[in-house]
Amino acid sequence: MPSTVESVDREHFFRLYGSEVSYFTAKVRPAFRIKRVPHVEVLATPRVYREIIRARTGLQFIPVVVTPEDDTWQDTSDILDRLEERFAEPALVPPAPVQRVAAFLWELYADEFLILPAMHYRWDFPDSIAKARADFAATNGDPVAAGKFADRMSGVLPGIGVLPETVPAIEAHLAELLADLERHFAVHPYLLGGRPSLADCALMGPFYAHLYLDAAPSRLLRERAPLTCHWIERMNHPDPDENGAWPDGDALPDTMRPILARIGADASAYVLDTVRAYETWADTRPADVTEPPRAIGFHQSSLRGVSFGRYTSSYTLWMLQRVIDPYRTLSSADRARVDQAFAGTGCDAFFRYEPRHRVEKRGYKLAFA
Ligand SMILES: N[C@@H](CCC(=O)N[C@@H](CS)C(=O)NCC(=O)O)C(=O)O
Repeated sequence: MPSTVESVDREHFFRLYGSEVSYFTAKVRPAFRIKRVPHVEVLATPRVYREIIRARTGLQFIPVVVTPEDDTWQDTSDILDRLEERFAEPALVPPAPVQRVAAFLWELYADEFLILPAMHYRWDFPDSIAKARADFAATNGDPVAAGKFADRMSGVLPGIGVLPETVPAIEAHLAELLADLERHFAVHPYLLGGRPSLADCALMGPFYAHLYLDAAPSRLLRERAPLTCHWIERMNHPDPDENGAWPDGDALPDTMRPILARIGADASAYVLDTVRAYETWADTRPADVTEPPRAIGFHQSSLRGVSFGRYTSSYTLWMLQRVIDPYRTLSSADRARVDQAFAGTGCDAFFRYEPRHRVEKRGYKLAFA
């Protein structure tokens, strides 16, 4: 007899294969709900990995979406773009230039930088480790496979720069972010004001799947950031009758400014150092290499004056392109407005960066453009 999930009408329902404790599943889940996309969320069990995820994408990543037409979408940024095309209302990407660039900047920050506190608070605290391992086993259904996956995930900490010497800066960054978010959510229900956007979806990755659900940071959030907890709940349970607006005149909320300044101060070096290292490698890459590997050796970066080594990611350039492409294609008048809105935050480092190389997606893989 087919399971309930298998028997859900395939002609009309999207399938979102993922997991509750998965960073990137948490990023797209609210978009499905806010846009009222007919869908079922299906747990990524070993069978699903074998028969759907690896079979369709050749990769091991969640989430994966299968559309009613049987197309397969992988990568949360692509999934959100496609949902936006197909379910235009309510829009998650603001139409006005400053807010639009801000939304993509938040996505870059949440995907690429907030992985540091998310991974630290999951894998550096005994009670978080125990809970995460139990959550993995419970959701995966195969304790041995879940244990191996947990070993692999906890093993990436030094590679991304979660090291004894960087932990104080990572913890301070999160503590300051929580304080600023509390001030922000006291005035605005969402990051960009009165309605949710891509920025909120992206922040849900680290904030819901890791910091809200994992043992040690869940206490931190509930003690220090109750309004941020309410925002998490709002994002996961959107009110269909809500009809707020993004701020008039393409403004950014004032309460976002200190957060942007921290993104400029801490995250820009982390992101741009890896892109620079990737480009240095790409300048002289072997002629027979047609696709960049996901990880290309190590490079030095720094966070709040602490120097550390981390692996060089090719994917970060693709994420950076998502910020600088919309910026570069603006009219000069609109670009001047964006420059003015971000002046003094340090985020202009992202806009000013001029990549010598470009990456694109071929199938589900990155390729040299
Ligand atoms: N850039 C991808 C990242 C997806 C991703 O890293 N997913 C995690 C779970 S949250 C995963 O499947 N990791 C498996 C691995 O790294 O081997 C996206 O946005 O979809």
